[in-house]
Amino acid sequence: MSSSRILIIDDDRLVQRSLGRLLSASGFDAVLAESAEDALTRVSAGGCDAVLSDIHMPGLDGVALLQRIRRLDADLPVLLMTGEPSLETAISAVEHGAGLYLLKPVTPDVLVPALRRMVGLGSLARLRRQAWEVLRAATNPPDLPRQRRHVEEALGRVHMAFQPIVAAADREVIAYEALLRCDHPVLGSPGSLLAAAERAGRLHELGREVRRQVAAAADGLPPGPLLFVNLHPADLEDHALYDPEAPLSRHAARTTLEITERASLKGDAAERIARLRALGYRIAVDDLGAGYAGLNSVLLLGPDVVKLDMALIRGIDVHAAQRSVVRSLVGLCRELGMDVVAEGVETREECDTLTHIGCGWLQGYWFARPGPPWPSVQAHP
Ligand code: G
Ligand code: MN
Repeated sequence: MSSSRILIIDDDRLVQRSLGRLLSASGFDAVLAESAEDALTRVSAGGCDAVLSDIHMPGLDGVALLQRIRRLDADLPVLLMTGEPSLETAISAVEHGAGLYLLKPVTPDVLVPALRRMVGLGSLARLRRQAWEVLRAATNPPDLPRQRRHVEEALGRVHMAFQPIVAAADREVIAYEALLRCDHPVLGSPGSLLAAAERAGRLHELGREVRRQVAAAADGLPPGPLLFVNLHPADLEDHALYDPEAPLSRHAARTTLEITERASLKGDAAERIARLRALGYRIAVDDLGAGYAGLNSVLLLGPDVVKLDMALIRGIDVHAAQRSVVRSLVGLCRELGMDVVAEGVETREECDTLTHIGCGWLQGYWFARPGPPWPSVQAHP
């Protein structure tokens, strides 16, 4: 192992040379700097493991030198020595990251172990920085070309699944919700696909593809059931959504667009939603109660339908407080002329409780899993 290189700076040449001899004898590679400027040149050239400097020197003093060194190298250990200690120099030494503040005359038994320790800490600091950079490179700048390629591939592998929404009264299918699906190996979940499409700036394309496929499926949907289609908040910014010639526009009269409560909306959302209504669409607020308490809620725009998040539904038969909130929500929506869908109904008990509470429409695995057009509702004895 090569010995650690220590740069020694002292305007007192006698002291500098004796320090040099002392460090050499202790196994260090001692380098004597001619001046503070010379020291800075050597530091910027690299290869130093620590700096040992006097504080009081004509021209650039030790503290000013320390500041300049910090700009060149954030991790290089610097030990300052002084024959006239003062609080001010001690404080500014600490402020600028001096490793140690030693009183002259420094004796070998203090200096040598202190230097060894500082050199070790300096190596540790450099490694820590390298570790951080390695990790940052791994996660942060993302591999954008690769992600773009994945989104490109995934856009070609998107399809829609449909899940029935039934009337609580008689289990009649009153609508199908279209749900995004994708069989891409990396972007297989709707959440990861949407997030990647957002990063790649391709949300509008994805939304158009979804609406194109829903419209194509709807062409084969017998009269009767309605359609529910999820919008990403970004879809509201897409002019294609408002085009009367767009594929889904011809089904607008039987389509309810769901806008999630999880995301906040832009300021002009009210106007955009009015335009959608003018095309014939109805509007639902999705995921109500999902823990988002923002002020941009679609609820304030007076939706036609409210969809209760499945977190409110799960275990509603056993949790009295949940049941009470849902009962009040259902009652209020009814007064306001809104339909209510309970999402994520999984058990007979949840189903019975919701029916008893007066929730008109139900959706969930208890009735049918999402599937290709058009899944039928399970018969439960
Ligand atoms: O955000 P949105 O409510 O549109 O998402 C509905 C999601 O919930 C779909 O991905 C659908 O597959 C899933 N889902 C539908 N019914 C149930 C259910 O009964 N239980 C659970 N856990 N998930 C469901
Ligand atoms: Mn939904």
